[in-house]
Amino acid sequence: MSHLSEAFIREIEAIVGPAGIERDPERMRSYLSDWRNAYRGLAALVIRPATTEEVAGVVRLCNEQQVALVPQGGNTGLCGGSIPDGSGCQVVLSLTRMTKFRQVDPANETITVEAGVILQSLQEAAAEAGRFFPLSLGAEGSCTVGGNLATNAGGTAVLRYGNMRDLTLGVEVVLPDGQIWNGLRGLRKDNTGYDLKHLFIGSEGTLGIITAAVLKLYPAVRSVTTAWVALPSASAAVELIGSIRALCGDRLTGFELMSRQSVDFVLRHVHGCRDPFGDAHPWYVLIELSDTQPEAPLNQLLEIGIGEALEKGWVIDAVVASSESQVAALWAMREGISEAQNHEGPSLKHDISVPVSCIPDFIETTDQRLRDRFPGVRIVTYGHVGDGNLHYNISKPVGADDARFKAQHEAIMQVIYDSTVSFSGSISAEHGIGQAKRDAARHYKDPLELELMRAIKTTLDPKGLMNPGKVL
Ligand code: FAD
Ligand code: 2HG
Ligand code: ZN
Repeated sequence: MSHLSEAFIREIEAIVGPAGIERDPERMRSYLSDWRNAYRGLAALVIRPATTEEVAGVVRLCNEQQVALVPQGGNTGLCGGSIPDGSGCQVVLSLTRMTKFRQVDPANETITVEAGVILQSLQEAAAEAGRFFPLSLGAEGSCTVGGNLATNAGGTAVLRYGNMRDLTLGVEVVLPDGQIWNGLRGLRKDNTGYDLKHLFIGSEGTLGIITAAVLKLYPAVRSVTTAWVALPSASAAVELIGSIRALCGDRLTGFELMSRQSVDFVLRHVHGCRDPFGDAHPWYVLIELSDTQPEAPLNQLLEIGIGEALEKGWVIDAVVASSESQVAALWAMREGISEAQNHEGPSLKHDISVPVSCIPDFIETTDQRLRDRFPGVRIVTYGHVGDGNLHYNISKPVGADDARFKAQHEAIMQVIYDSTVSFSGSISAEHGIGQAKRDAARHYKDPLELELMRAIKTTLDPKGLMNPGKVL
């Protein structure tokens, strides 16, 4: 239902044209809920500008008329950040028509792209230029650069290349009053005061609309080796990553941990996935080594590393992929966990980080506390060991009532977050706060940090029109 005047809608249409506006309830539907259907909202309008100037025009008008905006990219976020509230008064601002590649500068090793570019298209464009863009995550076929920036996305290559913040040199932002800040500088050194781009990276659409970015490119990867390894414990995984890193240095580009429960879900629900081993094992890791040399001795290195780990008892069994299709099959097992868990009914996602050294104790302590208080819950633990980032997700006990499980959410979350904080961890390692963790952030984050964040929000967005109700 629209609460906006026809005059306002006509003015918006004059800025973005008929192709840039969506009012039909059926066509608006996909913008109003996330892929898991965990968050649902209403909107007065979906606006799809095609240029930075159009974004600025829309934001200026919304600012004048006090209309709240919810920025949206690929809508793959896992915290409800891109979904409007239930009032029907907010407007969704979709950046998906802003898909231009503005510049590739091979000598500067940079690419300048607009916010609506799909991550996979960016990776492909980098490859066409003989370069590599390293951000990699399961949703890369749908998520956008703007969303990656706004959530400071992580993924599976952070241990080598860093997260989106580390991959960004400059941004262009439409501020809440409609001014355009052109911060598209492709500089690796610029100490002229506060580094403002970092305010917008990870701000989840609460401080302004990111419309373009200058991103770093890396040398093309020319050889890759991937292994699937079975382990007796999570502590073996921490030992193993240390020894593989010592052996291979920066050639270690992926180290993904998965519990047996995670793998069981994938084997049950993801078509075509097969267990590479005959027996079940408690834990698995997917290891990826890569190099810019076509003939790098990666297999030999990995065999040495795994051989040493077998002797020390850190590894039970291992397979090294011998073809591209085997590499893809191993990654499909890892990337399939989110989807597989969806098939097991409602799940509670906790995207936490602790110091890498604390991972084993965190898992043991938290598993024990949960099993004592919530018998039968299925703990689906997996994630990016090199970053100390675990997806510590919970599925309901087999046969349990959905509503009863949902009613336990707050208590389960409290056990997990209390435990995280007791290990000096973070309650949101990579997915952000959105609406899902807003109250938890209020509870667990340092009050002074929250006060500083509120001061920044009020300065940039005094009317509170940028994604209200998210993060703060
Ligand atoms: P959206 O979901 O549309 O928006 C996310 C947030 O950013 C919202 O708050 C929105 O308001 C804001 N926003 C979007 N565009 C803009 C813009 N241009 N300007 C200002 N604000 C904006 N995330 C990881 O970090 N690592 C992973 O490994 C990972 N794996 C995933 C796997 C699957 C299967 C799925 C479904 C999601 C995964 N995600 C992961 C989460 C998600 O893909 C990322 O958060 C991604 O960066 C979101 O991009 P998006 O374009 O879909 O953003
Ligand atoms: C991943 O690492 C993503 O696969 C998604 O961050 C995690 O769905 C999840 O909980
Ligand atoms: Zn992740």
